[in-house]
Amino acid sequence: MNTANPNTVLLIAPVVDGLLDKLSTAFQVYRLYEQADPQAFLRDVGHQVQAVVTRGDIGVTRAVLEQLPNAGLVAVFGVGTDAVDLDYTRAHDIAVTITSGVLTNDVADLAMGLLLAGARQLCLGDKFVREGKWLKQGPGLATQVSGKRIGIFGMGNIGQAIARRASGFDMEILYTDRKKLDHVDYQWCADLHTLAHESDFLVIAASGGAANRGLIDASVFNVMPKHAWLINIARGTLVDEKALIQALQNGVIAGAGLDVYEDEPHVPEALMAMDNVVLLPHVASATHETRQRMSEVVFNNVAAFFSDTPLPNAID
Ligand code: 8YV
Repeated sequence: MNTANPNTVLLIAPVVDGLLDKLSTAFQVYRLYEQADPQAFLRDVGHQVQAVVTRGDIGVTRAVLEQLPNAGLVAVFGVGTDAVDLDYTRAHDIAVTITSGVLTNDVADLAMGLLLAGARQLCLGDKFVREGKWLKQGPGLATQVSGKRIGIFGMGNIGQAIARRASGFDMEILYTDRKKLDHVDYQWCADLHTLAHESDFLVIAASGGAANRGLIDASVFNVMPKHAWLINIARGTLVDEKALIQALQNGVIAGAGLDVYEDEPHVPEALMAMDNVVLLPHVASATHETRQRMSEVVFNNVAAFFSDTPLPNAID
């Protein structure tokens, strides 16, 4: 901890070591996650904190922000702000920055990875070889990906990057967003249910947050084709997980590829028990290269805040 430097940062959750080292060298860094009694700790030092650093999946609660009367920045290591109380930050003039741009490609890569892993049974095939089953029998058949219809829910930067990759697989690309986008040529569906009905693979790439909570529910699964797969690289809270489990158990949809869950890191046993589900531990942006770039973006925004220069990645 740099006690000589009065610029004070509160770190809500662990981040990659490189970022922690850089922040600690430049500023005084308090690690909330290491405190035995976080409440008492915030009562003692909360008034010193000027900047908060947190992860996209963790965010920062209103209860914590309320104990930081001098905070002017929340720098998110990620692009999701669904776990940051933006009503509070706006009302209290606290700027919020995200790691925009740098993780788009990794997340889109992983969406395609999950889609292929599910449809082409990559994990099952791997298990089949390792368990020696191939010595006794031939493998089963999987589902074709090339030429199929992919429905992308949320056509922001990540959705568009997924679409570009899907076009390399000769897929027919459909999407739903708040409105039709002028600059993309893909087929727009006016609502989520139409998109779900028309897609062989429904890929969730929309923002999380209260407004989108549980949007992918039983009514959506019920209109999906029986052979369709759900892929989620966005936020687990967008999906009604109980309804998803029922849809999978009852054969309403064919399978799911998931990187995110309603209550991370808790993954329902029912999902783990199913062979037609691919489960990843929220790793869409977790490559050395991208985490390094995310660290640089977070550090640059914190440094800009303390030097009173414009924040490179502030959100509105
Ligand atoms: C990260 C994320 O996994 O961008 C986001 O919002 O959820 C992810 O990129 C996370 O922020 C790091 O823990």
